Amino acid sequence: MTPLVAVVSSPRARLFACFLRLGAQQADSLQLHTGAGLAAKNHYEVLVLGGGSGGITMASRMKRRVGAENVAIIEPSERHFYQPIWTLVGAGAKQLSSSVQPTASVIPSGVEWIKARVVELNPDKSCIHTDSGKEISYKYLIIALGIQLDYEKIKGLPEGFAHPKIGSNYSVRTVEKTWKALQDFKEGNAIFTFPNTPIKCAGAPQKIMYLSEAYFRKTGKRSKANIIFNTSLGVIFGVKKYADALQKIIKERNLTVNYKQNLIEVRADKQEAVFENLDKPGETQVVSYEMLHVTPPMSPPDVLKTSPVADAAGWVDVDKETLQHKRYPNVFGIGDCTNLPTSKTAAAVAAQSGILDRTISLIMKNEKPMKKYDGYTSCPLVTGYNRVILAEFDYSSQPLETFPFDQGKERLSMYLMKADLMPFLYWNMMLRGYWGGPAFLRKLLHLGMS
Ligand code: FAD
Ligand code: UQ1
Repeated sequence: MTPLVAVVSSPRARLFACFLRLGAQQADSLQLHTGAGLAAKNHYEVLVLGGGSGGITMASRMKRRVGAENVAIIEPSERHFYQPIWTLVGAGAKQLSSSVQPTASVIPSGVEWIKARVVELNPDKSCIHTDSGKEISYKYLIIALGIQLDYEKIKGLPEGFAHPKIGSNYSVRTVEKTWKALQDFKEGNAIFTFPNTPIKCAGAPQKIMYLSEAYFRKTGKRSKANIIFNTSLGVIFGVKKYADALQKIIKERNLTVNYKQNLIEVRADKQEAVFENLDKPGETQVVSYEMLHVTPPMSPPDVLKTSPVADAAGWVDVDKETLQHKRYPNVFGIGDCTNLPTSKTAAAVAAQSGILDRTISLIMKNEKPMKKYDGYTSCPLVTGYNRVILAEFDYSSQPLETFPFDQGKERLSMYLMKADLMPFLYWNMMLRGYWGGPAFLRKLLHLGMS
């Protein structure tokens, strides 16, 4: 894997990004990370669990609040991924390398990186345990452990990925297999699945379907492809405005959508997928495929499922407005691992980071948290190689759009934002704690009307 790569594709933006990253890397080379955590302290004012989107973003913000030497991040992975671009990697529109940076380069300088896995949380004693046998205590804890991919809950996976014609944009290991399956497609069923669990970026399972359809059209294979979206859900999308727009596209492009169909088995050697009908228990259907895109079942990380910080379903149990834990006032949660009742996206993490920053700063001063998260989340619904419907909505599943035009329409401008602007914003602003979502832009563009 090539670690250092351009993260944006327009030449001017690339130059600018290069310039900024060079600065960051020089700063990094001066910084001492502890690697396996050998020299690490055993107490921090702010301890962050997970060095993904939420963890790095919050560590940057906490560094500004309490100083770098008082913040640590526990993260086992050497590589940090910008996952939203995997939709385009699976469709051959971006390189996988553009989604990766070394973890060392995104840890804010001076913040301790404890390269380990959290194996136990003990919030009653304000400490955690790592797989390297360390106990680390904290004054404030931020949990940002993401969501777990459970491919093994589908019979025949993950080993089925060793066969051709099957891929999954949800994992760094399998996303390039989607592109290979697309290119190898000859004739038959192209099947796209949506599991029977909460997932991150709930639009991604169908984005790759629209991109595949466009690819088949571009390469003269469209008439040979029967394109099927088998979803466990009963609707195409949870927000009516965007669901209506997607239904129109589905009809125009002759795509088949089957509801309440849950993938339970893949017989990759025979190119067969088995679905259960969620409305008729016990009824299954075997469908042969020429290409299969799997969105795996997902669940809270195992370490949380049995932890006192979890709700009954295993998610970090936080107040939906302040992101403070409901029972442990010095514990906070952000992102996919929480029970915030909104769609799990990096855009939501950005908005949550601004709120959580304010919540913690007030708690640190023994004041009451005031700023309230409205559930803002966003899903750029990629509907082709140069088209995006930019869905943005809140806790009430009502559109909360940034731009003063109808975002329910497919637009080139929104595609360029998704493909080029967002990665730049993510690496250079969000992870450095300078992007709290587009609320200010929305207010500006709507002249204070919303
Ligand atoms: P993550 O970024 O996943 O980070 C979790 C971190 O916790 C990881 O680094 C992991 O290694 C670490 N970890 C896990 N267990 C442990 C442990 N026991 N100890 C220590 N560390 C641990 N979002 C959008 O906004 N727009 C999009 O268009 C979009 N498209 C997407 C498309 C795809 C295919 C995928 C996969 C995701 C997409 N997302 C999108 C979702 C977005 O990537 C996530 O919602 C976001 O990364 C969540 O951030 P997080 O910090 O909660 O979790
Ligand atoms: C966003 O803030 C964000 O976080 C960085 C994303 O994650 C990749 C997004 O996809 C989107 C759409 C937003 C929202 C930003 C704007 C400017 C509408």
